[in-house]
Amino acid sequence: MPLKLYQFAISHYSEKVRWALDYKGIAYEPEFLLPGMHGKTVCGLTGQGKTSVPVLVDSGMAIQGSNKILDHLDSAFPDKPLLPQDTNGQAAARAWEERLDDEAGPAVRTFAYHHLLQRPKVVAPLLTAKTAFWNQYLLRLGFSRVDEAMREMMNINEKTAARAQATIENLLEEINGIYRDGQYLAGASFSRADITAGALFAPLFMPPEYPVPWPKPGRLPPGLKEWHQQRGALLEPVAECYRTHH
Ligand SMILES: N[C@@H](CCC(=O)N[C@@H](CS)C(=O)NCC(=O)O)C(=O)O
Repeated sequence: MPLKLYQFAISHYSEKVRWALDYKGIAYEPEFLLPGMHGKTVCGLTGQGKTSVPVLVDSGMAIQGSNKILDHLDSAFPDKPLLPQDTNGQAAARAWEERLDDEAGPAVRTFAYHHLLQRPKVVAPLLTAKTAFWNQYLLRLGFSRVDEAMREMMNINEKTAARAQATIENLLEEINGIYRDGQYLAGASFSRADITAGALFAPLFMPPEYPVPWPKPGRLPPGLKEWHQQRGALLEPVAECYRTHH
């Protein structure tokens, strides 16, 4: 039975798992869910109350959370391991992954949505990507409710977006120091730490391989456009790692 990955196209934690699966050459069936309408499906798979994606189903077993999914992939498919070989490298990779999952993922989400939600025509195709084409029109019809619900659920506002921006810039400066020395984030080889950084920052550098219709630079909301002009170079080392290893 093929593996099945339940995900949102736009989800950067899902991108982490898509990349790990591709990197290891594991075939799988993608199942794209519509954000907001996904809860029942996800809870039906896991038998629990937590609604987040990604969820991987392997031989009837549902695994929720990118970190646990990567653990499962390495234990079920040992070729092309996602961790460095040495123990210190493994501990460092896990520490980077945990920190990026906890800090970079939410910060990128808060910062990006704060700006993107100001442009319904831009954000609707991103949220509904890979689902029925009419969803983006339905979403735009009820947009003020969606905007309000997303901001409330993820605590997104001017203040939290400014804090998220500072978190993003500090993390990127630290990561860039490591990549500029020609190193990987952890240990001596490419690992899940690099995958986590590349995937979680990807919505900011918008790689063409990511399965959503990114807006053309001219259509970015002003706050994002300005940030790209002033601070976009910070993304280059992480984007380069994504281009090289994706
Ligand atoms: N730590 C989790 C985070 C997953 C997460 O935040 N997923 C978001 C999409 S990027 C989500 O599913 N949000 C909707 C929900 O929680 O119901 C992981 O690594 O998988």
